[in-house]
Amino acid sequence: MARNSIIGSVAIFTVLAAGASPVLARPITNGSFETGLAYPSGPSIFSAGTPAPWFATSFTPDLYDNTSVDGWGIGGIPAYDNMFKGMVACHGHRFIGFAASTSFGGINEAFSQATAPLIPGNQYTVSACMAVDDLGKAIPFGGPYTGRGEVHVLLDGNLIGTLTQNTLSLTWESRSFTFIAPATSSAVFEFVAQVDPGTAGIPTSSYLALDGIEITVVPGPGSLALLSVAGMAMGRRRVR
Ligand SMILES: [Ca+2]
Repeated sequence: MARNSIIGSVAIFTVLAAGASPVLARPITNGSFETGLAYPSGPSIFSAGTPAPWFATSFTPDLYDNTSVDGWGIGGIPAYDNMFKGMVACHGHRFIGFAASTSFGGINEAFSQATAPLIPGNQYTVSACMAVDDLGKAIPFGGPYTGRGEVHVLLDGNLIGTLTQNTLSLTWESRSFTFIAPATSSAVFEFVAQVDPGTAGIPTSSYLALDGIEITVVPGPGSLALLSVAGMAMGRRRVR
């Protein structure tokens, strides 16, 4: 009897350990943009700054490094009109900046990452630090950016949630939402910059920043039940 109970609890803990695989629990890699070469061919406003495994999917998101003296500032690249000047990364020392502009027929810069498949039916939370530079700079580059836009998050091309508008200028604010993973064999997350819808219904160009992007699994009722069964098994074992 006692032996069966111990074997049972070992089996339960094995299941828990398998479910807690770090790849599945936190699918995003390099969510703080701290590692990897940002501009493989040298810094240029015309090439994307997304370090691997991130890749640009629309125009050229920019990587900022606050160990430099000015906005952008990687490898002596001319400052992008001082965008995010003086801004310190939310996590580490690097972050991504990207634009949604009404110029040039409309621009929504975007970047993606392919992750390990999610567990269908599980709840996941997407969270990030988000900031906006709305001081009206970078006129030659789709500006002036005066809006406080938002970020659409897509999974395999489908909108799963929005990182909502900042309430303050040049300030990191936490944004998150939760979604339920669909049954798919792949998982490609895409972050797409959106213009500020505007108070008078006039869309306003926006230049946004993201850092510390995380996707974490939300413990569901199933795993909670498993935990309590495991706890009961442990309690029984201690009594004996
Ligand atoms: Ca960072």
